[in-house]
Amino acid sequence: MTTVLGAPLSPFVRKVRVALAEKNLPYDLKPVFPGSDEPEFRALSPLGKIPAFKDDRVGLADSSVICAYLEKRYPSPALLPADPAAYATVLWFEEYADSKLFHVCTEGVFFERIVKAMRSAPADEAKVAAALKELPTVCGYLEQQLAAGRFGGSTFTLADIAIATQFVNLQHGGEQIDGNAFPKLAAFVTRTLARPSFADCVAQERQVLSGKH
Ligand SMILES: N[C@@H](CCC(=O)N[C@@H](CS)C(=O)NCC(=O)O)C(=O)O
Repeated sequence: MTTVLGAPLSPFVRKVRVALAEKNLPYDLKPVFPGSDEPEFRALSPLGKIPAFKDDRVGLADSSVICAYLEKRYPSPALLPADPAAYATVLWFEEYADSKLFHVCTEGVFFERIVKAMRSAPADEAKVAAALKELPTVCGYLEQQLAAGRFGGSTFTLADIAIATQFVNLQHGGEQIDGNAFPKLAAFVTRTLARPSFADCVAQERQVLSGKH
């Protein structure tokens, strides 16, 4: 059985779960928190980061590595284009999302307000404010790239998944994209999160956040 090891609120775990759902692949989610010493998890993820992954052929860590593997093993529907330039463009937006967007949306807002609350620690609102100060620059860049057709087109890709997943964490942290300033980006996030692959994950996460699961 294909298994994803991780916590559902992680943007990187969600990225892998959405890719699996888009490819119609069943899997189990084994709950594991970042830094866990659980032996199977540590063997799969020597850095102690989530997600980890295993199936009948391989054990892996890192959402980008896992998604690259899924793409090779299950090429249809494709989440990465065949054309070299389009392929590299998707990888660039995946990298931008995993680094810069993660820093602003997830580390800066979600971690401070949600993860710390789960640990009964107070949010550092100065850190949240610093992250939110960066948000317009990030959204401005994405708005412009979206208008140029560099992601968010008619063919759904890993770039779309990687970008949208970080904005879920921004929303969990109580913040939104300014739809007046960045209408294309706000619409992109709304329509991407309406896909069943995202909507199913986010519905489960809201249960976790409300303490019902
Ligand atoms: N590049 C990794 C990043 C994964 C990552 O940073 N996961 C976080 C949770 S959202 C984590 O496990 N952090 C624990 C740590 O950094 O020790 C990926 O794409 O999977």
